[in-house]
Amino acid sequence: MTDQQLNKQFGVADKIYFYRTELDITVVSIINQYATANISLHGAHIISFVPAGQKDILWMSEKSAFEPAKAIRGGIPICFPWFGPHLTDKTKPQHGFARLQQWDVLDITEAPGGSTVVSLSLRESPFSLSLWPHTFKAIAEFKIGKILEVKLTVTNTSDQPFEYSDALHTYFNISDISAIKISGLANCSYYEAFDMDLKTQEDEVLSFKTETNRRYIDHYGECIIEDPGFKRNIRSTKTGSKVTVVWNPWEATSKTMGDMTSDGYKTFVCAEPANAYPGIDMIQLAPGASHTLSTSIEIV
Ligand code: TA6
Repeated sequence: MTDQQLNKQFGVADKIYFYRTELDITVVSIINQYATANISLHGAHIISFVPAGQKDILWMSEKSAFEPAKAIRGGIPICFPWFGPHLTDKTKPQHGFARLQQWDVLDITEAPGGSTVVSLSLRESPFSLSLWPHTFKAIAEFKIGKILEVKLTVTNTSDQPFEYSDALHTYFNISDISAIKISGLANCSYYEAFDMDLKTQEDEVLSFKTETNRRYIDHYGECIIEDPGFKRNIRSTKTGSKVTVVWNPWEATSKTMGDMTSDGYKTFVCAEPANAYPGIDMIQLAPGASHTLSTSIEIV
């Protein structure tokens, strides 16, 4: 559908508006009493969420590509049907194909109380089938209110079982990576990146002095990002996820990333609800079955 058709079907004056970026990415802007938000149809990717009177909760790289062939750097990339590198074929795109595809608009509605709910959908395509041989239906739902709620529901539409991993790879906008702390992870076991030596976080809070890429297993609780510079705490809760990934690339890795400035790492931290380990928490779906991964994010 063109932007004009989308605006005709779903647009609401001063509240819901579709526009297209120079490089052909369609974005829907939502404005309501609680917040403003922008969601790209490329990747079903929320790129900003600004609660009234606040700075953006989501971080966006000033060098991010906004073009159909590339993933957006910042916001909440949806990783599906695998998280990280593909298990057996490293030529396949990191974090799967969902963040590289144009999603369709299913519906945009006003919920009781005045929040706005945007539902986007993705099904198999020649591109997805060339990478992953299964038919599926994925629905990404964004509820824009005082709280941001994001849900990814995947249904197996094939006649064979399949398994997948996924993540809501959230980039939080922070004042200074050296000053923030994350609580909610004390005594949890984690793997550092791909090192399969299991460690336990003994510190009450996680602080950052170097590149960090922790995958906390069997973590079902909340994370609270305490940000003294922005004088706010952000709470992130989740459902349908057994792993929480916490990532900051620090300076050396930032410099290797073409879509981030070398000091970009200073103003974000990723805390990501995920299902990410073969043998531990891959999601198995029988034909017709569905699974939902969700997160709720708010200032507390
Ligand atoms: O969630 C952490 C991670 O998997 C890191 O290993 C790092 O590669 C990051 O995601 C970003 O991945 P991307 O493919 O978006 O560059």
